[in-house]
Amino acid sequence: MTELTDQKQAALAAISAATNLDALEEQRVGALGKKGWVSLALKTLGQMSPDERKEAAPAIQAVRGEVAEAIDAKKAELETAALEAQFASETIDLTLPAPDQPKGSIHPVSQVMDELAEIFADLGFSVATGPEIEDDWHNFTALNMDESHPARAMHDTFYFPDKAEDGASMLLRTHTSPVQIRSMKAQGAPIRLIAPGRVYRSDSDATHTPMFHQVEGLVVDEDIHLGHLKWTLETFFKAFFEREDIVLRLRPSYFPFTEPSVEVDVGYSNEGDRRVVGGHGDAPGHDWMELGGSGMVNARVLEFAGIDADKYQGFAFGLGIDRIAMLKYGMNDLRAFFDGDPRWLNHYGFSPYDQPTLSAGVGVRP
Ligand code: 2NL
Repeated sequence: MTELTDQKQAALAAISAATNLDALEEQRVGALGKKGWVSLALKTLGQMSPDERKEAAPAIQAVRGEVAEAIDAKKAELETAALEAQFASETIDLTLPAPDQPKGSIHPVSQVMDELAEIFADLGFSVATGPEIEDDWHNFTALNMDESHPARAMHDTFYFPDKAEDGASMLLRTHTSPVQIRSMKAQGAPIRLIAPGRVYRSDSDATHTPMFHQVEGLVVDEDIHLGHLKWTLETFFKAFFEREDIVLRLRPSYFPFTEPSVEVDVGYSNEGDRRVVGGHGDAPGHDWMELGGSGMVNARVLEFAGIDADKYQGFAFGLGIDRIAMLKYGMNDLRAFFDGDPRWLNHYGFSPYDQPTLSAGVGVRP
């Protein structure tokens, strides 16, 4: 019996000293396992007389209970300590940014509008917006397009069936020029702004959609001339297409709202089936492509907008946003722009987190 007591004391000491679950398991097998000292002690009961056994059995069972209990208690203690150690080491840093999980995609038209705003902001232009439902004075009359102008015809412009309270015809704006008329009336000169947005014309085929996007620009100040216009557009296109070899050609044209008027062509070449802007349009393998129209604001338009045309001059331009987006990002079908198919967006690599900044290079793809 004293041997058993010694073994028990040694085991309880070892159990209490165990620093990990492996050491504890070693004690459990050594005591309670098949060949453990407790099991061996129980086996000796078989060789005892009934009287001896009556006395020894409860003592061995008591030792067994005591050892098992000590092991269970130590096990719970070690497990709790392990969990606490894990909690202490695996703290969660709530200030870490959440993992990137793109769910949608910015549309190339929105992207290009952001890029436009960013580039022109650097040139001192503000962004002006206005109603898409306009009256015919702001859309046509103030732009020197009188009642007889063909663009006013029903087959070119979407009119609303009801007239405004003052009798004006209401329509979906055919350009963003009315925004500039409103801005000039509200702010006067000098003024420097761009007006990007949706415009509408009754026109639909592979290269025309009834709704499309336009950006117009306007600068009115003293001593403004066509040189300012050309530099501004050239500087814009260099930043937008991210290349220095942009060459512009101003070609005489006619718009009712500018005098003189010029078409703006840019030199380009073909790379495979893709048009790439850059180089002189008359250089070998190159040609000119029209990107927009512009000119010096017609004095009549300045007067309609309440600006003294003897004191101020201005230039204005208009560009198709969908068109320059296609050129920059390599799309070939305008209609896909307005289908809203996310696979199309993915194909051209648009990400909702790609915000344009001049410092990062506008429109850099991730
Ligand atoms: C084009 C031509 C142009 C303008 C738009 C404009 C606006 C005002 C006064 C004078 Cl308020 N002009 N805008 C001028 C020339 C051309 O757009 O082909 N756009 C895509």
